[in-house]
Amino acid sequence: MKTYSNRLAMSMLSQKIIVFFCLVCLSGTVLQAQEKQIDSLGLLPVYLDEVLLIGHVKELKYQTGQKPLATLDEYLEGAQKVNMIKRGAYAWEPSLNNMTSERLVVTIDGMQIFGACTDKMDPVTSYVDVSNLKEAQIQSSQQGAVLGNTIGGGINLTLHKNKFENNGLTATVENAYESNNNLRVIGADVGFEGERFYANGDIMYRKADNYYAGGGEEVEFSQYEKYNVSLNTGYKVEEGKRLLATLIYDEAKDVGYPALPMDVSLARGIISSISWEQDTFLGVLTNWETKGYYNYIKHVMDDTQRPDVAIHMDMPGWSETVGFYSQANYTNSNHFVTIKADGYYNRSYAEMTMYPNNPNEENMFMLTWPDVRTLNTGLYLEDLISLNNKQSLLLSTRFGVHRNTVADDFGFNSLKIFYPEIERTNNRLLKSFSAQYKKDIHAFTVSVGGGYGERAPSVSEGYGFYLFNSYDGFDYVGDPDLKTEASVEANTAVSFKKKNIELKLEANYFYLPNYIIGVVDSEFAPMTIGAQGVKIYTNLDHAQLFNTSIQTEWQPINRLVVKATASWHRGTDSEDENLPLISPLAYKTSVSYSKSGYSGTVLVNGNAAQENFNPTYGEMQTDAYTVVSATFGKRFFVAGNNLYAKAGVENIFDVNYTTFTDWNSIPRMGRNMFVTLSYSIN
Ligand SMILES: [Cu+2]
Repeated sequence: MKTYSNRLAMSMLSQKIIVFFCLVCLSGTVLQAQEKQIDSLGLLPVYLDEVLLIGHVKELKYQTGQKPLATLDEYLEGAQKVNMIKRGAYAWEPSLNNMTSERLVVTIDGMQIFGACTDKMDPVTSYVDVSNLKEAQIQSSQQGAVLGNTIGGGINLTLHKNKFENNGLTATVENAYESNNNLRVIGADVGFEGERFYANGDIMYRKADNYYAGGGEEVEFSQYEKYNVSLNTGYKVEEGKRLLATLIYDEAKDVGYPALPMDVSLARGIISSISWEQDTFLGVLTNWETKGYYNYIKHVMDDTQRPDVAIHMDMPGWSETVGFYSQANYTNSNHFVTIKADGYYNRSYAEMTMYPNNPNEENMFMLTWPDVRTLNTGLYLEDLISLNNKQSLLLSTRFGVHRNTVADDFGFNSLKIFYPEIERTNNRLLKSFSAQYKKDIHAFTVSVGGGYGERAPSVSEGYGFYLFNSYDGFDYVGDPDLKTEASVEANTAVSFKKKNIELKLEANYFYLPNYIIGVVDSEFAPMTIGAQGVKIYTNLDHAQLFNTSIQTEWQPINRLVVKATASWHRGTDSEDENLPLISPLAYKTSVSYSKSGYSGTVLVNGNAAQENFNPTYGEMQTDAYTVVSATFGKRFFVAGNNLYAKAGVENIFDVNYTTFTDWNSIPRMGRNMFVTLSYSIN
């Protein structure tokens, strides 16, 4: 009761502050720094790639609509082709071209890394923080094959590293507060740059309480706490030769997942790498980079905070990956060739122990991931051919060998119940090809392309053992003999650019033979109490996906930028039934203005009602919604250093809404005010 009245008082106060904000925003005296950046249109990518700038670009962060100390998830959500699937306030799962984890390749600075949760509570993106990162490179469909085998595309999170510039010591302190969930963020980084040596270290800490949906309803079990520490060093051995090393330690504790029946008591990631870079190699190659890496993930689920647990369970999981890649470029008059060899070895192990309430009953133990070892090696080749100064062709191919082995005897024997003929080891050859043609015709640029790609089933799809999915209420069992899923894809884009206006139309279509999804098998009974049955991962004959979007940028007057995007998507299986988690019509617009150190942005985004959903996969229809947010930033000079301040209000009208990406339709955050301060010493 007390909390509720506090909330009420808070919300009245917040309304006053919001009115103030709106007045400031509307008064027109507001907004934006660094006119240079925002003035130059041309942010829309040439090929189908998109680059999101994330950390360490303070000017940019404080002059766009971005919340500077937003989580990586919030940054990614701002990308044109990316949606984030939410099971709570933490560790959202990226979806690219309406495809998620197993159909994407997500790497950190080119390193393969895999979550340790059988229930997708820890996407790869949850083991870094914005303080570690420079940018997110988003590569649609087979353009992502440079990172690994993929269907939907790739996301590479590049790490922020210092340079060999004689800048000496630098330091930044940043902090932020958000009103809705009492989020506190503290971050600091210290760097040293010399001619031969650099080092930088950073730390970031976040702690949030439960959040409140629009209208003031508390979303229980949505709290989290996370800290992240990283260290980067570089040593210039001689001109054109460098040795670099990276270490990241990331730990989240007490993470609530309101959409799931369990929370997480610990999610720990250790990410390390050493790389060697050479400007030239063997006389003809350039930009030679070789990296060796190792990462370790531990994930522990926890049901002890939940009321009414039918049967207490312990569910820890581990994922360990060691890998390498080596790549270089070859250039002649009109070819720019990239050659890359890569490989990784992953170990995925997860277990479940059930403790019956009756002490006379024995505990039940299962291996939900039976110590699956994955060895993947690949060779990637890309040639960017400049046909003339108006036309270019991009060709690429990847060949990979993928081997899965079940190392644990107990787990192997459990799977034998389902598959008496199962073999320990399964080999696959994975192929990818793509071609992309682009031509400039006056103010227009036209591109057309196509590709073919293949992927192996994920550990869960191949070997998962009674993985409960709270979305559709089924226990899932993998199938080691699944066929390799494939993708045939075609895409086209037309963009138009004139002095102060830019427009881009895009579409892509995927035909996915042997599409893998869970299908009910009534022969088997579920293990989880309350589960509706068992689904076995199965190859459908095919599925189809279609995505289309329009993006515009317009600068009606100096320093004022208007952006608008809209997209439409459709996904069906071989019986013409809807695929789950496909976006309805979505739109986003923003207006930004900047002048003499001030900046301001008003953002409006929303979805139409979800017409094409599928209850078989646990989906409920989501309604249309519109959400309005505003941010306001200012750069100050204090003692000769930069102080950036930024504040804003998200979901200004406190709309209560849920979207197609919200697991089990948990409502999104209501009105939220944030303030961020960043002080840099150079
Ligand atoms: Cu989990």
